[in-house]
Amino acid sequence: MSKVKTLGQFIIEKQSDFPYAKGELSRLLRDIGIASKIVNREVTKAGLADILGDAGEINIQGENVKKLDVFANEQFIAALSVGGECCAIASEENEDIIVIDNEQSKNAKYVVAMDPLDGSSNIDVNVSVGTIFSIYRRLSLNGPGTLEDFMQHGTEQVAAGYVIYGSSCMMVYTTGKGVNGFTLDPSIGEFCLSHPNMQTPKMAKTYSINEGNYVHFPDGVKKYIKYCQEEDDATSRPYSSRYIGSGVADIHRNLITGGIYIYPTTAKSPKGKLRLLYECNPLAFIIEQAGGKATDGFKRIMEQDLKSLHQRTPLFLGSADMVDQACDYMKKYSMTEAAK
Ligand code: AHM
Ligand code: MG
Repeated sequence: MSKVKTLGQFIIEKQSDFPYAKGELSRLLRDIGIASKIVNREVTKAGLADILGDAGEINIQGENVKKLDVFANEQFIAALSVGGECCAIASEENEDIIVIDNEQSKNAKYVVAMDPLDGSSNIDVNVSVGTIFSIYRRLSLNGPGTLEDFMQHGTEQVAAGYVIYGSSCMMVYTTGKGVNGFTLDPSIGEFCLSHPNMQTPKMAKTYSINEGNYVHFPDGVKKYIKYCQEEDDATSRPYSSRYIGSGVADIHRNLITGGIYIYPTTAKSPKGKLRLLYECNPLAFIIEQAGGKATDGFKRIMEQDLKSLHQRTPLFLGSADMVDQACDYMKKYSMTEAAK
């Protein structure tokens, strides 16, 4: 008897954790899984773009070749629109929400926020990219979803996850009862449970930040980086610097081996670069469920007020003790900065 547990089997098994569950969330996760398999198929062919035709051109099958981030966006929207469990989508690719107004979705209870292809500038150089998703229960009572349905704290997320299109394709998600990771077995076309109950180390030796922006960092971040680079046997410093520049890949590595990921404010991005709704909140939910922490340098990410769909925030995310320490530096030096 095979010991392999597929994502579908796992979802059905876990449904009993929620006594009143009717399977809607399970079906929503299944729809996301299907779309991500299609996106994975295209991402693995990305290097063939020159042979098959560039974005905006017609490929050898006579189809229009789309940029992969546009393609990914369309796949997720299509899967969620026909699935019948989602009444509106917020995507990094669309300025406004996408309202789903069809017969099968009229009783849908959920809205989905997503970054369909995070780190998409890395596709051309064959570096891992990812999809991030976040699921909320709608606030409106019925009919198509509304903007207000998304204006919730990250603490209200029902589920969140990411898919990493890397040397293998993995889906990692949480419904608030721990974090589980599934690796796509291409031979059977199924995500199989490979990383049950993921936990991130409390303390580690890796920091991930775009140090090219150093001169524009707040003093607290500058001092923390210097601390990471100092020599000290007792704390195993200096730490290693690891930055892929593809958020899902950096955070996935740090989730498994431990570490801190920081995207602070910079001159170019005075409010930070990453988006609260569909990047920071879902990643924060996952890391907290794995025993880590996520803040904006001062305050917990999931408690921040969301005022607009594409709102940005600084992000300090990863191993709990490392995040605490970086935040201590932020607090200490924000006072001296303010006094300047
Ligand atoms: P994107 O959503 O436009 O792809 O931007 C998000 C990405 C993250 O994946 C990554 O961590 C970060 O931006 C890299 O930014 P930078 O190149 O400024 O270091
Ligand atoms: Mg992004």
